[in-house]
Amino acid sequence: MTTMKRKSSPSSKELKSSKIDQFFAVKQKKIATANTKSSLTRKLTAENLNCEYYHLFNALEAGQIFDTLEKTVVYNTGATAKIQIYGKWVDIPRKQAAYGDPGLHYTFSGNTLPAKAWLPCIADIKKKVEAALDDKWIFNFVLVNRYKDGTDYMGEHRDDESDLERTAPIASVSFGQERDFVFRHKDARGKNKTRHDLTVVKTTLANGSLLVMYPPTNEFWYHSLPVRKRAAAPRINLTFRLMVKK
Ligand SMILES: O=C(O)CCC(=O)C(=O)O
Repeated sequence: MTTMKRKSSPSSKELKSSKIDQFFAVKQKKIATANTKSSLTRKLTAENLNCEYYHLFNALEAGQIFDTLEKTVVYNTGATAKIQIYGKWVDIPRKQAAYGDPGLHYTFSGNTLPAKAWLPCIADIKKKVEAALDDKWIFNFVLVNRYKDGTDYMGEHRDDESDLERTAPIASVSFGQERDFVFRHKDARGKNKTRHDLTVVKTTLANGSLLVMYPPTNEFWYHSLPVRKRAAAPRINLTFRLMVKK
């Protein structure tokens, strides 16, 4: 019978392999933590403003989705890439595309966008969003906005068009560059404001986040994604909506 002699101290090879094991254990723990965080939510409230914020996708998932969106989304060009402001047609300061159920289209700022057929990647994001909201809402349309950097923006507006189901929330999912997002009450804007007590509500929309704007938010509050010159990287935002079928 042969007996194995027990080594008193680990070899340098064993030490190296145990360090590698430790490295992956820490990495695994970090990923697990990121997954736990994905279910945490925060509420954003003010008078007639009712929003929820979720960490929906972890950084790894969000990065993969961003890359797929970059490869597959086909953005509008020509007349469908313009909007009307005070009667003048101008290029939108970002890129835009619309996807959704057959026959749907969305009219805003003087333009009508027909929905292209759902992309598999966007259909998967939609399912994840709907599941986060306990499948209470099944969205039939999404507007995709791509901001090449912080010079691209979206001006103050309300999503209050008659094409939208008034009782449904709008679910906004963001990938890529974190950007500021600002709400301003309709009576607290401009020279003729009547409400001085309502201050702006600001938040940041992180990579992989979901912001849900519940009614009556869009009836009372404008929202915008302001220019942020220091934001260097691209960002893609998807707003899932429920359109009224006419
Ligand atoms: O990119 C964003 O977060 C803003 C999107 C938005 O306001 C909209 O689609 O109505």
